Amino acid sequence: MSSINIKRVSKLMSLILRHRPEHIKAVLDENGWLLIDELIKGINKKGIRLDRTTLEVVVEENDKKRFIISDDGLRIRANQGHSVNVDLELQAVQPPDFLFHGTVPKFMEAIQNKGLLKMSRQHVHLSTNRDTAISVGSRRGKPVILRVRSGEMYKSGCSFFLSENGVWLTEVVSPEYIEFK
Ligand code: HQG
Repeated sequence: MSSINIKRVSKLMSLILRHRPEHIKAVLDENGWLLIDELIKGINKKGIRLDRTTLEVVVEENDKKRFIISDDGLRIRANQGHSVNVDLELQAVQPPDFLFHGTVPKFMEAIQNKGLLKMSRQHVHLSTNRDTAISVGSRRGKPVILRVRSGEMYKSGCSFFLSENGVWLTEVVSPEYIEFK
């Protein structure tokens, strides 16, 4: 499979495993898992050739490690980024003192007023380094990078989770913890 097709399949898998499993008439279980056989059949029905070996290449070579295969090898799920309601069973962990969020100018006024909200996803997404935040923000335009005082949030009782692929997740970041410069 060419790199273009791997990217196409990866995007389709993100759609199915994070947002719209009904696209292939599938249902995720409460923890976000889907049988790999069902996923492959569903994708094949969309006219895209995919077998187990290629799916494993897609999972392995994914730049952000977006997907994980269950220990028994039967199921797959997305590591983060869901808009559908799933329980990833993540343990709350202490975050570093500072985390970063990449956004764009048009959202800044709302963020200054209401803080960072999870919008359509299940969590606000934060990163340990500025570069990741720059690439996240750049998806939407000229990036604005916000530094979040996650250590202080944690001390005040806010919960943080670290996804399998290294994305920091939290419910909401109120404006008092965001450095607007
Ligand atoms: C913004 C990608 C108005 C927020 C990335 C963002 C990430 C507000 C957008 C992952 C707001 C939501 C998530 C408020 C936040 N008012 N806008 N109060 N609070 N926003 O895509 O963080 O490649 O849901 O700044 O790498 O951009 O798909 O979140 O611009 O890890 O694996 O509302 O998606 O990962 O957008 O990106 P998103 P995000 P993948």
